[in-house]
Amino acid sequence: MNRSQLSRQNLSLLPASVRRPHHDHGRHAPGLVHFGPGAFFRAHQAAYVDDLLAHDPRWGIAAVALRSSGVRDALAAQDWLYTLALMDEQPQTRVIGALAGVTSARDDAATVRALLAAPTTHVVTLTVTEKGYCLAPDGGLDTRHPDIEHDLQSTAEPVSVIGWLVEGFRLRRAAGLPAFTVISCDNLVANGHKLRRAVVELARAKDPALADWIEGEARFPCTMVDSITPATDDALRARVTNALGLEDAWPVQREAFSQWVIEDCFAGPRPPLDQVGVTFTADVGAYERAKLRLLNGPHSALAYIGLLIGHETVADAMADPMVSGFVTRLMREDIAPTLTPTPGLDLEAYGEAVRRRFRNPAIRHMLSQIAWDGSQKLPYRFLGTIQDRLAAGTLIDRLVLPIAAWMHFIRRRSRENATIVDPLAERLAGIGRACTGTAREDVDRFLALDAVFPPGLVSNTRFRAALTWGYAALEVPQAVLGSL
Ligand code: CS2
Repeated sequence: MNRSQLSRQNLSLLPASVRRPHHDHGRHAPGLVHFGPGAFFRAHQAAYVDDLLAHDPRWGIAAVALRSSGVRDALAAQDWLYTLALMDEQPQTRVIGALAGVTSARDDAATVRALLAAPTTHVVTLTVTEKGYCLAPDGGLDTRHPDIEHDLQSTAEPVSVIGWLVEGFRLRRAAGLPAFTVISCDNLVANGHKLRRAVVELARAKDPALADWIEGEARFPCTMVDSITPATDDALRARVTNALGLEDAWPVQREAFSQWVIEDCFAGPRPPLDQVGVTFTADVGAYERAKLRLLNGPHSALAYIGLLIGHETVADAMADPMVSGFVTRLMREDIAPTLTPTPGLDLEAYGEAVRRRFRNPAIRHMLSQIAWDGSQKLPYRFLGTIQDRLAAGTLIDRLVLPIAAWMHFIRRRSRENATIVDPLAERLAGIGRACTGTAREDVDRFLALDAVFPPGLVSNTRFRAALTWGYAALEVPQAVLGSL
């Protein structure tokens, strides 16, 4: 049977078990512009906004895809509606109507400029992943990044999100409009501060007066975003078609748990997201650190160690007592002590809850998905923790293991000529191919990556020795996991 497609007109055909938008979506000029309409954004922030629109219709989202036009092409024919499956003991299905449209910046720069310069746009949100920020190892803008080199020359048609934000501010200042608030929703330490610095640095290189204006007028709150979002797979597509009785060209899925904490500092109107479960707070730092170190860190540890042993998903790796025992000790004994106790944040309970989420049998979260972009993720997820433990004079044998496992992962992928998904893929493949299995030499090859390892760590003899030991020990992963 040829089923019809999800669309505004077909919403009335949905069975009662499928929740649909409680608002007349697309009716108002969007108050939010979002860069990076990938699965995480569509499953997380857009779901909050979908709830918000029932109370306050000013906050529809105009999404902008920087590179690919895939999401636009998939959702245009269904009036920008799509399905979100909440995967837990009791799965739920809902249709999200928060998007007012998706524009591909490559095809239609004029629309992106118009959106950023619209008086109705008050907030710009981003999910562009770690690599989208184009940062140098010192945390400032990487002016040798090809996208930034391009955006330093071209103003009207930038390619990086940093270039687009600068262009948006330029247009607003020229039109006498107030600056907007920019909310980074990526897993970076102090994401708002990093973003602000990168935007101001690019603006200063182009027009110092504009940079001063951005510094004075714009706001870049820090955030913590959290919800486990496995990539869309065939099982999800089949489940959604079945639940809807309609086709959806690109549904998304996530666990039921979701958290969004935003620093309460806005340049203009603040969307009342607190009415729909978002926390506004004066200081996001404690939440952000706990999440990056106690969730994302162990996630990457499971990915690289689990893949080395032959596991496929997070739940599979957690079902292996050797792996879950190791990860539990890593969280309790090595990571948690680097976090400052904060009222309202019980670190032991937080860690327990994270491990429960990792065990969720209702989702198949591929370890290979988490293993992407290791060069970008590991510095935020582990290197800060390692530096703190070195400063405290404690052992780091467990903490270096995920890094050593990443090195093995790269070595193995290169040997097999398999794709490495990482902005440094070419360099990593070269290093992987040069590895011979002699721990000291292989580790040195990786430590030469100055975009990943800061000089203070590279020159630390305890770090180097522990990592070399861990790399050699991982030749027999089960033995080393059990011993630590
Ligand atoms: C994961 C994250 O893919 C990854 O690297 O660690 O996407 C993780 O699932 C989210 O941050 C959870 O909020």
